[in-house]
Amino acid sequence: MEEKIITTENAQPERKKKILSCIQPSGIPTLGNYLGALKNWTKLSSDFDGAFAVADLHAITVRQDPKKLRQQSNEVFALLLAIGLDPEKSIIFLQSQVPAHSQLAWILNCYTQFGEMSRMTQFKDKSLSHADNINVGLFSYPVLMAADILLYQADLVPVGADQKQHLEIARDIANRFNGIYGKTFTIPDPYIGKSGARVMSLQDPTKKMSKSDPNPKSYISVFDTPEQIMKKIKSAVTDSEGGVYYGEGKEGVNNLMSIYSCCTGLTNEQIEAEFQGKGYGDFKVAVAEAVIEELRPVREKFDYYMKDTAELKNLQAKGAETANRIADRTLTKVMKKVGFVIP
Ligand code: AQP
Repeated sequence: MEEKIITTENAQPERKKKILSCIQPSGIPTLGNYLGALKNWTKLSSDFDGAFAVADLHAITVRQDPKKLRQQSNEVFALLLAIGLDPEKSIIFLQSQVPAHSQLAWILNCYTQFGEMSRMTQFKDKSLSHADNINVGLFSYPVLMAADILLYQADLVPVGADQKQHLEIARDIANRFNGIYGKTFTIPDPYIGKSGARVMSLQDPTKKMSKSDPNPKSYISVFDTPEQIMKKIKSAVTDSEGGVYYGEGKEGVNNLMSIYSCCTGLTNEQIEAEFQGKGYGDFKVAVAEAVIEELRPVREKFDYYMKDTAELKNLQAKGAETANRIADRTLTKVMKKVGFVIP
């Protein structure tokens, strides 16, 4: 089946499509997660029927401290509320509270070839950075991702460049299953949002900014204080050349310009004009101030949601209940087709 690229322009708002997005609680979300994904989710949730998951099952493909994982899962859930997702309109849930994800992943493992998994570039990258724990979960991570998507019969999945290969595998698995057993799964299309910048590490701008980077100076967490944000941006790697313009070999400056552009809405040309004749010192202060203002309301709402743990639990239970209902419907269909005895 031919893959359609859906953009903000050609998506059809009159027929609400289903969209699914996940974020791992493998650390405190970064400015990269925020500008590249979360910032768009609220808009998506009004244009589409949205399901938004805290992907804690995915997070354990890398060793996690249990106490921290629990804390981060609650924090990321609160963050989804803080960015403006409405639990009355969207399904917001913790992945591990919906057992169908693990169950469908197992079934789909048996319809996925070892060879196709071996080609996944993220597995190759993560095996290098976690050489002491190259576990089978890390290898079959894309199959769990396929299960996440297919359970909700999602029409669309927002993907950055790094997840595109995983979505293709999900489509291949779904097509294969449908080919054997008849139409069971909706074939998901990638959704390319309007902005969705790829934010790079502040210390090595050739690498993407990651929440699990061992060097905290390389990323800005969405909960960093204004002082921490200022300090980290001031120490961001740039170059010795000194001019604020977008260009080859200026990855550090390009990255800061892209961050500044996402926070202020200015184009590269406008940024270049603003900082003509000024040095990196002035530029970095302006970038830091823009980031501080961008994250301030998110931080304030986050603090509000984290204060009421009973309400947080209540919203988690409500999200899980809806997610379980939808996911179980698909799982039962799959179990019947495969030949399992349904109780
Ligand atoms: N640096 C980034 N720039 C833009 N978008 C990014 N995303 C992640 N990093 C950047 C997007 O954020 C969403 C949620 O990501 P995730 O938590 O599910 O997994 P990830 O891509 O592996 O994110 P991290 O921060 O790099 O986590 P770790 O360090 O645990 O692997 C996705 O839409 C992703 O594209």
